[in-house]
Parts: sequence; structure tokens; C-alpha cells
Amino acid sequence: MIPADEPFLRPVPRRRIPREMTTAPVLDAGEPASPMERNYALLINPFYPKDAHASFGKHVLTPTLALTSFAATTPAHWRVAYWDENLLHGRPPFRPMPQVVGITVHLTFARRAYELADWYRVRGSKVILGGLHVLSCPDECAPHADALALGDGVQLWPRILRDLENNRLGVPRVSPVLRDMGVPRYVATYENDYSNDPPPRRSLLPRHSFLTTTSLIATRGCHNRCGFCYLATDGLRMPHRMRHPQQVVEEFQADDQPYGVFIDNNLGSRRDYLHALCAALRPLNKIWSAAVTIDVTDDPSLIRNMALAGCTGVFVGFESLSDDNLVASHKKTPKTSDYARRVRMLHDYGIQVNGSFVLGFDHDRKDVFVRTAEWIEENRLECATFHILTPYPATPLFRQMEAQGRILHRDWTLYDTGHAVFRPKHMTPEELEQGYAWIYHRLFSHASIWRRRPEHWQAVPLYLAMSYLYKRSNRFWHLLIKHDLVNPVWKPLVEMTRWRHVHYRRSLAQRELVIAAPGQVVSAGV
Ligand code: B12
Ligand code: SF4
Repeated sequence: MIPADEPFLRPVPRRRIPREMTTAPVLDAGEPASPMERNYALLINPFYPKDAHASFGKHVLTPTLALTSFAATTPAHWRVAYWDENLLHGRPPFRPMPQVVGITVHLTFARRAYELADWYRVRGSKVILGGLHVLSCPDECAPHADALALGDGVQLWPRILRDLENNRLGVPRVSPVLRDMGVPRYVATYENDYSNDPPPRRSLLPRHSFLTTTSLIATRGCHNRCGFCYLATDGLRMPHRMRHPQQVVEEFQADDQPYGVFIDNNLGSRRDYLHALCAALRPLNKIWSAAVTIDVTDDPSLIRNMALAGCTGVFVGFESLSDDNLVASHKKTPKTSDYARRVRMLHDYGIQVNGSFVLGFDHDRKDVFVRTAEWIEENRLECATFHILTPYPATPLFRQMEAQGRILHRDWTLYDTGHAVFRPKHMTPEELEQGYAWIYHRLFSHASIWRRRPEHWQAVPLYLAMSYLYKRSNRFWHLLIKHDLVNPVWKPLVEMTRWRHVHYRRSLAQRELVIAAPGQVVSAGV
């Protein structure tokens, strides 16, 4: 038993964090413009500061598909380059100057996106901003862009490039465009047939820099509508849409990596689809992980099929262990008293569980941190991810908090789920942050890692290797990222995991219910 007030007894020791993980590379204001290359597009994923409490590994586990998805629609006569500032290779290139710079914007790195946009615009490049934050706060983004992309970039990017080439950026006759404050806004919803989209252009990603370049997305949308989720953002219409399982298989094969990560909001949103996808993935003999809601365990045959198809881990948004919190946030989910049984079912099929928990809901009191940590340890969750409740702008949660006068500020940089940006009901913002720091500290401690070891001793050594690499090696991660060694260092472990899993699947195919877990190395997701 952990004493209920432990999180508040003494502050968690501050972790040393390399400057490169907290501070964006400098953009030299005195740098003159280089000559411009026509038909050259540079796509940028801006820098964001890393949270020292969590693992740096997650930043190179799952490359975002924001840029590669629409890069696939670039006409052949354009050259495209990709720059992720989080790979620690310095600031994005500028010699030659790109004709167009496309930047993806999330609220946590909006400020950096604007700095980059302003820097390139002053030197003659046309800057297009797109992404979640552009959709929720277009007026804020407009002064930093030559055009905004609101919604699905796959539909908008080729139109924008065509208009740009014809010097007609934002001329309504050519594209469905809204003009406002002088900045054209290109608008597209996500209601189209997703299976018509081309595969993302993963070849743009530096292969050595990521644990795997195979981020996959099979479906869009989610059957839930949780009030705190970005899917509840005003203006975001994302009905559930699927790619054909065969398309997913082809993408997985084409990228030629042993491990894939599904970044779908909820791969289990439609169970019949997930059954079909598993049947298609099974012959590949690859391994993968995905985010699902815990109700996938309503259907044990689905869990079995996931395991047979190579699923080694799931990222489950439990969000809270309080039914009251879940009801208040409109999450359709089984009773929390049944979570433990459901976790066990996943474990019985050799599937690791990375639980995601939101802290600071209105029914959370100061004991939430200890209760959550104890539950995670009791149920041996291999991994857990914590988020301070964050009211994203333009969501029902934001409006509610604003109406109640509980929003503390609008410094989006701190809307990173590691800071309290609102006044919680039953504790102070400082206590919420202290509890958040404590729970990560607790879950990354030697004692907690040991407590959560798998029940089957054969799986323990690999579990420990994975846990120590992922959770206790931030200094090591920093060097791996900086020196492009992430993939070479992890590849043998990933291959070993895949090899073990293929053997495990063969024995599972013979049995109805599994007793022994195979002991994976690869963590279950972000
Ligand atoms: C992969 C991922 C990550 C990766 C990579 C992040 C990165 N920026 O490099 C990792 C694991 C590191 C990560 C970390 C975090 N993430 Co994250 N992540 C995702 C995830 C699962 C997939 C993103 C993706 O590829 N989507 C698919 C692409 C195709 O969609 P898209 O980005 O919207 O892009 C489309 C359009 O917006 C548009 N578009 C986008 N950019 C541009 C640019 C131009 C020029 C144009 C024309 C169009 C365009 O075109 C695209 C195609 O239609 C999403 C959830 C999701 N399923 O989207 C969460 C998500 C983006 N993450 C989220 C959060 C909160 C975080 C963290 C803060 C969590 C944490 N506490 O650590 C951190 C911080 C990182 C950060 N500041 O970005 C939230 C963001 C909420 C919000 N309103 O901003 C999301 C939505 C998850 C959620 N359900 O809440 N994340
Ligand atoms: S279940 Fe997850 S993805 Fe779906 S709406 Fe809720 S938080 Fe968003």
C-alpha cells in the first residue's frame, strides 16, 4: 500500500534534460535569403519541448503522418523534402530557399510554427499552414501564412500547389476557397472515401531515425465522442472511414519494416472491420501495435485474432478509474470494475497493455494518483501514459471550463498535457502537476517496473530490457536520436520480438486459450 499523501510529501527530484530537448534550434534573423528553387516544397514538423517525466523514446516510435499523407499527392514535377526538427539535426534547410514551405501546426508547437513561417516568408517562400490547430484557431494562424489548409491536406495540397504555380493562390474560381483577412483558406472535410487516398509517402522519412517508419492508419474517426478529445473540435467532421484491409497490407509490406504502429484514434471502433484487417495481416508474419478502446474485449475471438495477426501491444485509453468521470465525459465504456478482467484477457493472449490515463477530472480527488498507480501495478500494465486533463480550444470541454471561469491562461505551449492549464475541482493546479510528476516517477521506478513484471518467468528478461530502455534511458535516447541510431539499435530487439511472436502464434493457432505469454520487447505505443 502506498500512503495516500505520498505524492505531496516531497517534490519529485528534477530530471536533467539536455537543452536540445527543451529549446528549438535558433533561426538567424540576419541570414540573407538564398536563391529560390522553383517547384521545391519543404515540409516541416516543428520542434516541441519534451517532458522530462516521460520517455523520450515515444517521440521516435511513431512518426506523424500529417506531412507524409498529403506529400503523396505532390505532382511529379515538384521536389519535396521533409524536415522533422524533433530529430535534433538542427533547424530546417534554407539553401536553396523553397518556393513553398508546408508546416503542420498543433497547439503545443504553434509558437514555433509561426517563428518558422515568419522566417521563411520574409525571405520569399510561400508558407502554407495546416493541421489541427489551424482548424481550431484559424484567425490566430492567419497572420503567419500565405494560405491556410483547414481539414484534409490530401485533398487540399494538390489544389494549393496548382494555384500557387498559376499565381492564383486563393482565387475562388479555381478552388473552393474562403477569403478572409486577406489570407486564403482552403477547406476540405474528412467525409470522402478514405480508400481513395494514396498511401503516405513514407520514403521521405529518414529510416534510421525512427524505431519504425511504418506508422499506419487504417481508419479515421471513432464511434465515441469524448468531450475532452480533439475529435470533438468544432468544424472537425470526421465520420468513421476505413481503408480496404488489402491496402493496409500493401502499405505495410512496401515499407519493409518488421514492426508497424497503427495511429488510428481507435482501431477497434468497428469490430467486423478489425476482424477482416486481422485476417489480412496474419500471413505477413509481422508485428504491430494499435490504440483501441477496452470494449474490444467484449469479443474474445477478436483478441485472439489480433494476437494471431501479430498484435503485440495495445494502447488503451482507460482515461479514468472512476465511472463518474467517464460518464461526465460521455465516454461509452464498460464499468471500471471490469477493467482488470479485460486487461487479463489481453495478457492471456500475449498482448501488452499501455494504459493511458487522464488526471484532473472533476471527480478526481487528491488520492487519484496513488489509486491509479496501485491499480496499474496490481494489474501489471507493462506501460502507462499520463495526461493532465487539457481543454483543447474549440472543444466542449474548453467552452465548459471557460464558462466556469476555470481556464488559467491561453499559453498554448503549456497545453501539452504535462501542465495544469485550468483550475481543478478538488485540488490546486500545483497539486495536480505534483501528482502528475509523482505518478510518472513512481511508474518509472525500479520497484514499480519489477512489480509489473510478467507472471511467466520466460518473459521477464525481455520485459526488463524493454522497460529499462524505454523508461529509464532518456540520456541514451537523446544520443540515439541525435546520431541517427534509433533504428539500428532497436532493430535486433524488434526482430527478436517478431521471431518469438511468430513462434508463439503457431502454438496459439493450436490452442483455444493461451497460458504462456511470449515476452515482447516492443512497447505498446505512445
Ligand atoms: C503520431 C502522434 C504523435 C507522435 C508524433 C507527434 C509529432 N508531432 O511528431 C508522438 C508520439 C511523438 C506524439 C506526441 C504527443 N502527442 Co500526439 N498524436 C499522434 C497521433 C496518434 C497521430 C498523428 C497523425 O499522424 N495523424 C494522422 C494525420 C494524417 O492527421 P493530421 O495530423 O490531422 O493531418 C491531416 C490534416 O490535419 C492536414 N494537415 C496537417 N498538417 C498540414 C500541413 C499542411 C501544409 C497541409 C496542407 C495540411 C496539413 O492534412 C493531414 C491529412 O489530412 C494523433 C492522433 C491522431 N490519430 O491523429 C495524436 C495527437 C496529435 N497527439 C496529441 C497529443 C496531445 C500529444 C502529446 C502532447 C501527448 C503527450 N502528453 O506527450 C505529445 C506531444 C507532441 C506534440 N507536441 O505534438 C493530441 C493533440 C491534441 C490537440 N488538440 O492538439 C492528438 C490528437 C491525440 C489525441 N487524441 O488527443 N503524438
Ligand atoms: S475513445 Fe478515444 S479517440 Fe474516441 S473520442 Fe474518446 S478519446 Fe477520442
